[in-house]
Amino acid sequence: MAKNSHQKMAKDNGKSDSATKKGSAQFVDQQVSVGNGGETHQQADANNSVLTTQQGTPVSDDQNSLRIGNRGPTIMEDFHFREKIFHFDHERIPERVVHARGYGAHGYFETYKPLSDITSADIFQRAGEQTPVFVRFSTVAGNKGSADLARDVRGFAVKFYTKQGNWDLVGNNIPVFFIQDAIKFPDLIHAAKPEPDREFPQAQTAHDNFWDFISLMPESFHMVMWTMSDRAIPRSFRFMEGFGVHTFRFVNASGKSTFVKFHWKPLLGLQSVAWNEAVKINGADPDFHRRDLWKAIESGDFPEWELGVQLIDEEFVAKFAFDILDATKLIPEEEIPIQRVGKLVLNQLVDNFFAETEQVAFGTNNIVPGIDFSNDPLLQGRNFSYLDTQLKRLGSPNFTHIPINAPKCPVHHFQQDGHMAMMNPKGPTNFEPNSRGIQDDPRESPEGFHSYPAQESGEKLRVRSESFADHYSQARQFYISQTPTEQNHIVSALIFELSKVETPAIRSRVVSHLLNIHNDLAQQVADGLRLKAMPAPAKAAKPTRTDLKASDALSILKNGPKSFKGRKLGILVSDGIDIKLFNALVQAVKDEGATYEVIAPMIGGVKASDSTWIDAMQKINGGPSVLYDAVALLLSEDGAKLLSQESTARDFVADAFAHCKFIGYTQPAAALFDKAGVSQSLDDACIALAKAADAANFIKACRALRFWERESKVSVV
Ligand code: HDE
Repeated sequence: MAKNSHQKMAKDNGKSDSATKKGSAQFVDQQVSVGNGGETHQQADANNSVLTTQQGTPVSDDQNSLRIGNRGPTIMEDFHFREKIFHFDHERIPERVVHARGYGAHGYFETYKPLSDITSADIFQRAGEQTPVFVRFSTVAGNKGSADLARDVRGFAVKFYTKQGNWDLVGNNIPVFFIQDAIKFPDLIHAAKPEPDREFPQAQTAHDNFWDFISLMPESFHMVMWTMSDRAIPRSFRFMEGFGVHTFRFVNASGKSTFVKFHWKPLLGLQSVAWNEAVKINGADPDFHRRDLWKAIESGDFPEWELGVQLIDEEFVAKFAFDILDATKLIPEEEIPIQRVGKLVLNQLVDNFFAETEQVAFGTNNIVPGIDFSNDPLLQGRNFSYLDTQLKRLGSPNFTHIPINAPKCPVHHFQQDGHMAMMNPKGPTNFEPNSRGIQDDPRESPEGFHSYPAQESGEKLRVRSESFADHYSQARQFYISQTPTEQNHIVSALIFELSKVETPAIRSRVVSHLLNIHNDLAQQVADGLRLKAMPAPAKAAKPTRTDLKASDALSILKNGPKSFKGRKLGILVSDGIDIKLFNALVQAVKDEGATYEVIAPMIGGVKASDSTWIDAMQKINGGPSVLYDAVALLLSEDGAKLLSQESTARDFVADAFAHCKFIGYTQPAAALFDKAGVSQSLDDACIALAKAADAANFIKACRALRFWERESKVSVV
């Protein structure tokens, strides 16, 4: 991205920041003794530009406000002070009402093959063409400063800067939504967000308001199954799928329409963490997901997703058991396979979080010729909301002038003025049609966007279509598509969340819906809550279909990547370890395309048996095992003894074991296993590292990512 001079200056100043701070302390002393001397650290040298006000006036002293005498009052004419504080006071803009916490990056989308037969969208016309994109991932419920590992849906919003305008695919990491009609969105979000009197709980759905609302909205239960699954606690943005959710239209050059659903498939595969782990990650590193994305891109390990489309013809629409306009339903990949039509690569960090990630304004209404809306009532409502919200957040109808929101194709129109207008028309005409024949005046073009001329008729009604009435069949299909491990996680999540609900009637009402989904699920949750009596099943608008086949594509574990690529090994080390083994392990990690962090008793590192220094990246209490996908305990006898006295080291091992991680270890680590209470339970995923050659085998084993077979022994989810 081109940097403007303002950004450049901010960066340069950042570089000299620490030097400036040191200087300030000296300056105070000098002030006392000499009464002057600001120049000592403030003067610009050849490497710094001169500090100025916003108006460009050079500043001579940025340490002291203007006052009368040494100890007198500050005076109003201090324009520099007033401008600085004025700007600071107005630094914040309203955070997003939902999806406030997010993280973004730039990249490109590469088209695999022309799709001209189904869409005239310019972005899909030429194989190999790259289109710039900006992507923002987010959680939904938490405030801007909330922790990354909340149990929540993740936003997956992509802005494609196409040659025919910006196309925003504002999706989630879950393919269905809680509600069917946009008019219920404020209620859903109010129920999920903190209670209005106390402003808690923050960034979680484990509370009465959320479950009260949900238990009164049967249509939400399909999505609830997803949010109670491990999909809602992804290992990182890099390991999650994305979905456009709604059915859209592709329209080709002859005006033929094909319904389409969009999917993003991560090339590193899907991965989630365990709930107990998520809770601990939030304490250990609340920025876990944003740090992960930043580090991956910074190190050149660019995350990639393929764009998949499900093309839906009229014949399918007629025979499908559900309505394709109902956003609480998905189309199983087994019924309409996904065609992969391009690749998204995130390869560039932002220069400035606020300018790009915070100010980016997505909208489902940002659409381009060749793509169109369906009548999904949720999508129709969104088309109003996203434009509307930008005025509140960015404060001006000119938010498209901000570089992150500006199209990268030519823009010509007669819209003008307003706050902060940056692109103002030249010349005397600002209307259309006009006959003055001024050359640059824009005109309509037959190539422009045409809405698909769908036939619409009917009475004006406030209704919900009968074809939206089946609320449980796909919830059941999702549940039966999971492996037993994943089903257990759903059961545990429901028990956890409902155990935080203080009103017994709400707990019971939720179980009454679960009975319509799956008996075993309902029974296990009821047992886990210790319900005194099983409620009657909730009254269902339509009976649950039991003939829908399991869809393997809905499971994370059935689609495992079987690779440790992009994952991170935590290597706990002590003095006196075998350097050859350490080096072999590091090499094996690199060969796999993974990363590692060395964790040591002290940040200065450790001395290997041959006196080589191994630098640490984390002190033991700052690098708990929840931050890693697998761990290796490279310990000497003395080191293991020392560490077994440390509670953080014991937790390191106990948690890695409880979270079903692969653990490589040198023999002396037995002392730590003992203290962690797991020495009697070591299993096939605890792998001895006796010699350098064992390192590669250990990393190979880590490709399974987790040893879920252990879970029945540790029972922590
Ligand atoms: Fe959003 N949603 N949403 N949403 N949504 C917003 O727009 C809204 C829905 C999604 O990274 C807001 O700029 C309504 C579904 C993402 O900046 C707001 C309805 C899906 C993001 C809004 C929905 C989403 C938002 C808040 C019900 C998945 C973050 C700030 C009809 C397909 C985009 C903003 C970013 C953000 C409204 C439902 C995804 C208020 C009314 C379904 C990823 O306009």
